[in-house]
Parts: sequence; structure tokens; C-alpha cells
Amino acid sequence: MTSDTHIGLDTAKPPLGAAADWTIPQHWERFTPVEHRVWDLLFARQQECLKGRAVKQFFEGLDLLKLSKPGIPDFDELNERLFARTGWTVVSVPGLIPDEVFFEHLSRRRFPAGNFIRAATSLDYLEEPDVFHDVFGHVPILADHVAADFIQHLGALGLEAHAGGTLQRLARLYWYTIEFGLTMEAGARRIYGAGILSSFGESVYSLESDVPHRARFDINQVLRTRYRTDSFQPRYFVIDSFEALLETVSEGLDHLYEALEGTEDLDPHAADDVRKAA
Ligand code: HBI
Ligand code: FE
Repeated sequence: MTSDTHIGLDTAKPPLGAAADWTIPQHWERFTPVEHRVWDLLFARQQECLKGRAVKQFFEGLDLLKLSKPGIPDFDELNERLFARTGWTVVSVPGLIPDEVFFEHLSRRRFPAGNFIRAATSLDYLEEPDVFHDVFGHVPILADHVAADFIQHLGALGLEAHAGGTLQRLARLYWYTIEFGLTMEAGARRIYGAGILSSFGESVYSLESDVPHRARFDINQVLRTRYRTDSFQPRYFVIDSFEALLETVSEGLDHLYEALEGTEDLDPHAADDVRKAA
């Protein structure tokens, strides 16, 4: 989860107590019963709401990683299972970290997870990604081999884009897949983006509202389309499968960045026919 405009993080130094890569110890024992209860509340609500809405690899990941165990997961336990499965581990961070640091972690199969959970008084509003968004939303599909490969590859592409000045485009690919992606599954649309999976309201809206546009995933359209960070998404892109998604990035993106130079950004609110002409 991030914003098109989180400013100044790139030059920031890690906060006190954090390592050079912005990781901090989870100190799982410090979470209070109230915080564990917030996790349980959010977990129960989403597990119910996502039946028939989330992609099957999400539920398989929940089971494989035993995430339905009550309370905020202890990363030492979680990482034993996750690492054995796909070589990924979850690392604790204080909150949003600089783009380059974030993508470096992904490129090494480390997923940065916020080391805090939202207050019970604001179950549906989130300033920065908390442990529920990151671990419930992002981690289950890391247990799927193809999705795990894709997210690591996105990490490497993020580092290249950061170095090459095309990070804004790559951030859109990240946003419209890992954060807010939809996929086809047995002929029906299903959710796989963490920003939706971890949001009660958007889990329903993304599939059932007639407000947002839903377009077949097209890498060029994605790289050109701006995104909103302050509301439900006005547009979703629907992939055929994780295999198809991985295929679109397997040759790298430099040739696409070049071809898109000078093209207009696309408005996510605009209808497809208008955009086709763009
Ligand atoms: N930091 N902790 C954290 N979580 C994110 O999702 C994140 C980040 N920093 C940068 C970032 N995301 C963006 O670069 C991507 O979402 C594009
Ligand atoms: Fe996220």
C-alpha cells in the first residue's frame, strides 16, 4: 500500500532502533490482548466476506500458513512455514519505507510488514499499511509459487525502475496488481490484490458495484494509468492468471517504458472507449 505522493521518504534515514534496511524486531510478545483482538475481529470479518470473492490461492495460503490461528501472527512461526514453502520471509518495519528499500526487500523475497495494527475505533481507515493489511492481505499469496515469483520479479523491476527514473510507471504496475488486482477464475472475477483483500468495503465494491471500470489487464494501459490512494479504486485491471501476469513482465519493461515515452497518462475514471483512442 502506498501513495503516489509520499514525499521525502527516499532521502530519509531509518528511525532509531531500525537496521539500515529499515527492519526492526517484531517483539511479538509486546502486542496487547486488545491488539490481538483487533486482528481477530478483522480476520473473522474478512474471512466471511471473501468467501466466493477471493482467488483460491488466497485461501490455500491462509491454510498453509495457519494464519487462522487467533491473534497477530508471530513472524518466527509464520516464517518457518512460509520460507519452507516459497523461500519468502516477512520482516517487520515501522511503517512506509523508502521505495528503493522496499523493492530491495521484495527482490530478496522479504516482505516488509508494518509492526502495528489499526485501532479498534478505526477498523476501516488506514493511514499506512498495518500488520493486518500486509500479513492478511499480501502474505497468503506468497505461498503460491507463481505469485511468489512475480512479486520477487516486481522487486527487481522496482530497483531497475528506481535507477532508471521510471519508478512512477512501475509503481502503477505494482498498484494495479499486488495492491488492487482482480483475476479471472473459472469464468468469474476474483480478488487477489491486498488492498482489496484487507478492506471490507472494497471487497464488495470491487466485484459488485457498477461504479468502477473493470478492464482486461493490458500492460501498456496499466503503465499509463494514474491511481488514487484516497478512495476506493475507480478502475481495476483483470488478469487471466498469475502465470499470464508473470509472462507479461518476464522480458523486463525497458522496451515498454521507451515506447511509452511522451504518451499521455490515462485517467482511471475515464471510460474505456475514450481511453482506447488515447
Ligand atoms: N513501504 N512498508 C511499506 N509498504 C509498502 O507497501 C510500500 C512501502 N514503501 C514504498 C512502496 N510501498 C511503493 O514503492 C510501492 O507501493 C510502489
Ligand atoms: Fe500493500
